[in-house]
Amino acid sequence: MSKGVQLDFGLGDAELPPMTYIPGFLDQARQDALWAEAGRYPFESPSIRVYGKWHPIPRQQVWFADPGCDYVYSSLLVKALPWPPLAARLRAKLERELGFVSNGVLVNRYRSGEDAMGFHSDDEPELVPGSDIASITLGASREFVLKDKLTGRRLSLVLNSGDLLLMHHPMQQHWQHGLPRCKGVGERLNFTFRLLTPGFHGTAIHGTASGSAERPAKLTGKIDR
Ligand SMILES: O=C(O)CCC(=O)C(=O)O
Repeated sequence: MSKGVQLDFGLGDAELPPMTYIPGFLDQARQDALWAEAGRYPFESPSIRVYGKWHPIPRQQVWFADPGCDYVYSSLLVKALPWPPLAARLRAKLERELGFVSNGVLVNRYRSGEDAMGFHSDDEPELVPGSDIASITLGASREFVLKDKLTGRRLSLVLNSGDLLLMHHPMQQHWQHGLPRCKGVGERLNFTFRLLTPGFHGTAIHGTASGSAERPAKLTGKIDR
Protein backbone atom coordinates (compact mmCIF):
# COMPACT_ATOMS: atom_id res chain seq x y z
CA MET A 1 0.00 0.00 0.00
CA SER A 2 1.51 3.33 -1.07
CA LYS A 3 1.61 6.32 1.26
CA GLY A 4 0.93 9.95 0.37
CA VAL A 5 3.62 12.56 0.88
CA GLN A 6 2.76 15.77 2.70
CA LEU A 7 3.09 18.62 0.21
CA ASP A 8 4.54 21.71 1.80
CA PHE A 9 3.81 24.93 -0.05
CA GLY A 10 4.49 26.97 3.10
CA LEU A 11 0.73 27.32 3.68
CA GLY A 12 -1.63 26.23 6.42
CA ASP A 13 -3.66 23.06 5.81
CA ALA A 14 -6.87 25.03 5.30
CA GLU A 15 -5.34 26.87 2.35
CA LEU A 16 -4.08 23.77 0.53
CA PRO A 17 -5.91 22.12 -2.35
CA PRO A 18 -7.25 18.71 -1.25
CA MET A 19 -4.70 16.42 -2.92
CA THR A 20 -2.68 13.33 -2.11
CA TYR A 21 0.72 13.03 -3.77
CA ILE A 22 2.31 9.57 -3.99
CA PRO A 23 5.73 9.72 -5.66
CA GLY A 24 6.92 6.53 -7.32
CA PHE A 25 3.50 4.86 -7.25
CA LEU A 26 4.46 2.87 -10.37
CA ASP A 27 7.77 1.00 -10.35
CA GLN A 28 10.08 1.14 -13.37
CA ALA A 29 8.92 -2.19 -14.83
CA ARG A 30 5.26 -1.12 -14.76
CA GLN A 31 6.15 2.29 -16.23
CA ASP A 32 8.08 0.66 -19.08
CA ALA A 33 5.29 -1.80 -19.88
CA LEU A 34 2.60 0.90 -19.84
CA TRP A 35 4.75 3.20 -21.99
CA ALA A 36 5.15 0.40 -24.56
CA GLU A 37 1.40 -0.26 -24.56
CA ALA A 38 0.69 3.46 -25.04
CA GLY A 39 2.82 3.34 -28.20
CA ARG A 40 -0.16 1.52 -29.76
CA TYR A 41 -2.91 3.87 -28.49
CA PRO A 42 -4.95 5.67 -31.20
CA PHE A 43 -4.02 9.19 -30.07
CA GLU A 44 -5.61 12.17 -31.79
CA SER A 45 -5.32 15.95 -31.60
CA PRO A 46 -8.90 17.01 -32.24
CA SER A 47 -9.55 20.57 -33.29
CA ILE A 48 -11.54 22.99 -31.22
CA ARG A 49 -12.94 26.34 -32.28
CA VAL A 50 -11.56 29.34 -30.46
CA TYR A 51 -13.05 32.73 -31.40
CA GLY A 52 -14.29 31.32 -34.72
CA LYS A 53 -11.04 29.58 -35.77
CA TRP A 54 -10.28 25.86 -35.61
CA HIS A 55 -7.07 24.84 -33.83
CA PRO A 56 -5.74 21.37 -32.97
CA ILE A 57 -5.34 21.03 -29.21
CA PRO A 58 -1.66 21.34 -28.20
CA ARG A 59 -1.25 17.67 -27.23
CA GLN A 60 -2.74 14.31 -28.18
CA GLN A 61 -5.37 12.39 -26.25
CA VAL A 62 -7.42 9.20 -26.16
CA TRP A 63 -10.32 8.18 -23.91
CA PHE A 64 -10.80 4.57 -22.72
CA ALA A 65 -13.89 3.80 -20.68
CA ASP A 66 -16.65 1.40 -19.82
CA PRO A 67 -19.57 1.15 -22.26
CA GLY A 68 -21.89 4.15 -22.00
CA CYS A 69 -19.16 6.41 -20.59
CA ASP A 70 -18.69 8.84 -23.45
CA TYR A 71 -17.20 12.15 -22.38
CA VAL A 72 -17.53 15.74 -23.51
CA TYR A 73 -14.05 17.06 -22.97
CA SER A 74 -12.60 20.34 -24.27
CA SER A 75 -16.08 20.80 -25.80
CA LEU A 76 -15.68 17.61 -27.87
CA LEU A 77 -17.79 14.49 -27.58
CA VAL A 78 -15.29 11.67 -27.18
CA LYS A 79 -16.57 8.12 -27.65
CA ALA A 80 -15.44 5.50 -25.14
CA LEU A 81 -12.88 3.07 -26.59
CA PRO A 82 -12.42 -0.31 -24.86
CA TRP A 83 -9.79 -0.55 -22.11
CA PRO A 84 -6.31 -1.73 -23.18
CA PRO A 85 -4.98 -4.48 -20.85
CA LEU A 86 -2.36 -2.51 -18.89
CA ALA A 87 -4.50 0.61 -18.50
CA ALA A 88 -7.21 -1.71 -17.10
CA ARG A 89 -4.64 -3.29 -14.79
CA LEU A 90 -3.64 0.15 -13.49
CA ARG A 91 -7.27 1.01 -12.88
CA ALA A 92 -7.57 -2.23 -10.84
CA LYS A 93 -4.39 -1.38 -8.87
CA LEU A 94 -5.83 2.02 -7.92
CA GLU A 95 -9.02 0.37 -6.72
CA ARG A 96 -7.27 -2.45 -4.85
CA GLU A 97 -4.63 -0.33 -3.12
CA LEU A 98 -6.42 2.98 -2.61
CA GLY A 99 -10.12 2.17 -2.95
CA PHE A 100 -10.19 4.59 -5.89
CA VAL A 101 -13.02 3.64 -8.27
CA SER A 102 -13.08 4.85 -11.88
CA ASN A 103 -14.75 3.89 -15.15
CA GLY A 104 -12.68 5.85 -17.64
CA VAL A 105 -9.18 7.14 -18.26
CA LEU A 106 -8.14 10.10 -20.38
CA VAL A 107 -4.59 9.62 -21.63
CA ASN A 108 -2.82 12.83 -22.60
CA ARG A 109 0.33 12.68 -24.69
CA TYR A 110 2.63 15.71 -24.58
CA ARG A 111 4.99 15.07 -27.51
CA SER A 112 7.51 17.64 -26.23
CA GLY A 113 7.67 20.69 -23.98
CA GLU A 114 5.76 22.59 -26.68
CA ASP A 115 2.63 20.61 -25.82
CA ALA A 116 0.66 21.86 -22.85
CA MET A 117 -2.69 22.14 -21.12
CA GLY A 118 -4.27 25.46 -20.18
CA PHE A 119 -5.84 26.22 -16.80
CA HIS A 120 -9.14 24.43 -16.26
CA SER A 121 -11.12 22.48 -13.69
CA ASP A 122 -12.32 18.94 -14.27
CA ASP A 123 -15.94 19.76 -13.54
CA GLU A 124 -17.85 18.31 -16.49
CA PRO A 125 -21.45 17.43 -15.61
CA GLU A 126 -21.04 13.73 -16.49
CA LEU A 127 -18.45 13.29 -13.72
CA VAL A 128 -20.07 11.68 -10.68
CA PRO A 129 -20.59 14.51 -8.15
CA GLY A 130 -18.10 14.32 -5.30
CA SER A 131 -15.78 11.92 -7.12
CA ASP A 132 -11.97 12.24 -7.12
CA ILE A 133 -9.53 12.16 -10.04
CA ALA A 134 -6.31 10.12 -10.10
CA SER A 135 -3.48 11.37 -12.30
CA ILE A 136 -0.41 9.29 -13.16
CA THR A 137 2.65 10.62 -15.00
CA LEU A 138 5.03 8.70 -17.29
CA GLY A 139 8.11 10.06 -19.04
CA ALA A 140 9.35 13.63 -18.81
CA SER A 141 8.98 15.57 -15.57
CA ARG A 142 6.72 18.60 -15.90
CA GLU A 143 5.52 21.41 -13.68
CA PHE A 144 1.86 21.05 -12.64
CA VAL A 145 0.41 24.44 -11.68
CA LEU A 146 -2.63 25.09 -9.50
CA LYS A 147 -4.53 28.38 -9.40
CA ASP A 148 -6.94 29.39 -6.65
CA LYS A 149 -10.13 30.51 -8.43
CA LEU A 150 -10.89 33.14 -5.79
CA THR A 151 -7.53 34.75 -5.14
CA GLY A 152 -5.60 33.81 -8.29
CA ARG A 153 -2.75 32.53 -6.09
CA ARG A 154 -0.62 29.89 -7.83
CA LEU A 155 1.11 26.82 -6.43
CA SER A 156 3.12 24.31 -8.38
CA LEU A 157 4.74 20.94 -8.05
CA VAL A 158 6.87 18.85 -10.36
CA LEU A 159 5.35 15.54 -11.42
CA ASN A 160 7.92 12.85 -12.23
CA SER A 161 7.58 9.54 -14.03
CA GLY A 162 5.62 7.03 -11.94
CA ASP A 163 4.08 9.66 -9.62
CA LEU A 164 0.42 9.60 -8.66
CA LEU A 165 -1.56 12.71 -7.78
CA LEU A 166 -5.05 12.25 -6.35
CA MET A 167 -7.24 15.32 -6.70
CA HIS A 168 -9.93 15.02 -4.09
CA HIS A 169 -13.38 16.54 -4.08
CA PRO A 170 -13.97 19.55 -3.82
CA MET A 171 -10.65 20.61 -5.35
CA GLN A 172 -12.19 21.19 -8.79
CA GLN A 173 -14.67 23.68 -7.30
CA HIS A 174 -11.99 25.96 -5.89
CA TRP A 175 -8.88 25.37 -7.96
CA GLN A 176 -7.89 25.24 -11.60
CA HIS A 177 -4.89 23.28 -12.80
CA GLY A 178 -2.74 23.29 -15.91
CA LEU A 179 0.52 22.17 -17.46
CA PRO A 180 2.53 25.08 -18.92
CA ARG A 181 4.90 24.78 -21.86
CA CYS A 182 8.43 23.91 -20.89
CA LYS A 183 11.35 24.20 -23.31
CA GLY A 184 13.63 21.29 -24.07
CA VAL A 185 11.81 18.41 -22.37
CA GLY A 186 10.89 15.09 -23.93
CA GLU A 187 7.65 13.17 -24.26
CA ARG A 188 5.28 12.79 -21.31
CA LEU A 189 2.13 10.73 -20.86
CA ASN A 190 -0.52 11.43 -18.28
CA PHE A 191 -3.30 9.02 -17.32
CA THR A 192 -6.24 10.68 -15.54
CA PHE A 193 -8.74 8.17 -14.16
CA ARG A 194 -12.26 9.48 -13.70
CA LEU A 195 -15.71 8.29 -12.61
CA LEU A 196 -18.56 9.15 -14.98
CA THR A 197 -22.29 8.62 -14.80
CA PRO A 198 -22.85 5.84 -17.39
CA GLY A 199 -25.33 6.78 -20.10
CA PHE A 200 -25.08 10.51 -19.35
CA HIS A 201 -24.89 11.35 -23.05
CA GLY A 202 -27.66 8.94 -23.91
CA THR A 203 -25.31 6.25 -25.20
CA ALA A 204 -25.95 2.53 -24.72
CA ILE A 205 -24.65 1.10 -21.43
CA HIS A 206 -24.95 -2.51 -22.56
CA GLY A 207 -23.70 -4.12 -25.76
CA THR A 208 -20.51 -3.72 -27.72
CA ALA A 209 -21.18 -0.82 -30.05
CA SER A 210 -19.70 1.92 -27.86
CA GLY A 211 -16.07 1.01 -28.38
CA SER A 212 -15.96 2.35 -31.89
CA ALA A 213 -13.00 4.05 -33.48
CA GLU A 214 -15.27 6.83 -34.73
CA ARG A 215 -13.64 10.25 -34.76
CA PRO A 216 -14.87 12.62 -32.08
CA ALA A 217 -17.61 14.98 -33.17
CA LYS A 218 -16.50 18.59 -33.51
CA LEU A 219 -18.44 20.97 -31.35
CA THR A 220 -17.79 24.61 -30.70
CA GLY A 221 -14.97 25.13 -28.19
CA LYS A 222 -14.35 28.25 -26.17
CA ILE A 223 -11.21 27.17 -24.37
CA ASP A 224 -7.75 26.03 -25.34
CA ARG A 225 -6.86 23.32 -22.89
O1 LIG B 1 -1.10 16.19 -17.73
C1 LIG B 1 -1.44 16.53 -16.61
O2 LIG B 1 -0.75 16.33 -15.61
C2 LIG B 1 -2.75 17.26 -16.43
C3 LIG B 1 -3.89 16.59 -17.12
C4 LIG B 1 -5.17 17.31 -16.88
O3 LIG B 1 -5.22 18.36 -16.31
C5 LIG B 1 -6.42 16.73 -17.35
O4 LIG B 1 -6.40 15.68 -18.01
O5 LIG B 1 -7.47 17.33 -17.08
